[in-house]
Amino acid sequence: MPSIDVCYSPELLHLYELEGKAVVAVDILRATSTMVTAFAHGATDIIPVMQLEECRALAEQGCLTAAERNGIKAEGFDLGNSPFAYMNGKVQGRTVAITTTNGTRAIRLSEAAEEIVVGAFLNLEAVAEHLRALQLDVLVVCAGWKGKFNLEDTLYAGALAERLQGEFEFENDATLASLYLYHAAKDDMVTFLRQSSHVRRLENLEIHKDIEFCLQHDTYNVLPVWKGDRLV
Ligand code: 3SL
Repeated sequence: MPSIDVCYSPELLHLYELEGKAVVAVDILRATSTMVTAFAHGATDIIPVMQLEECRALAEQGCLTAAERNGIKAEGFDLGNSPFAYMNGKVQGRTVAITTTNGTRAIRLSEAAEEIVVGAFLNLEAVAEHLRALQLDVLVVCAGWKGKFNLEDTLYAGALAERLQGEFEFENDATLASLYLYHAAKDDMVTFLRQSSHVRRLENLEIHKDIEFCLQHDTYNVLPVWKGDRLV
């Protein structure tokens, strides 16, 4: 039976073997939720990069550019990191180059894996189905916040563990802890997360509707997968 494990921060990736594994990169608030939304609204591919300058330069290759730092849209880019900005037809048929504080970093630091898929509550079952078919050991890589643990990515890891329970071995206590937290939270995740650091950060920026949207389960049947230098 394949296994599922959880890495709570990209800073802890040195403790894990990525080779031969499927990584599920997750940044619920909001990078991976936004990427899933972008694909659901017609983006052809997404190039996640770590630096603002790298992202800006990709405009010359015809990409739409998206950038967020500390929850705010970076100046001079086409888009920020709100999923709602990707629903108005703007990304239809386009390549999006994106850089965010933590989410794009989690993806790029997972490149040694056999496969990287982008996970969000929005495409939870699409990811679970893919992993069941793939039969590789799975590592959920939580983006966290600037190297530190966060609650929302951990809840996602628990939700995925719940979907895969009985079919995947739980590698260690990180998976169990995520599952227990998800069980405690799942009936009302908005309330459960109210005191969490990033929800407070986003609420200070008056970004309420993004939080509720990103916590919805199985809204989209899309599966962003890493191929070469981008998600397709
Ligand atoms: O850290 C990230 O990658 C972002 O998703 C953070 S924010 O939700 O846009 O503030």
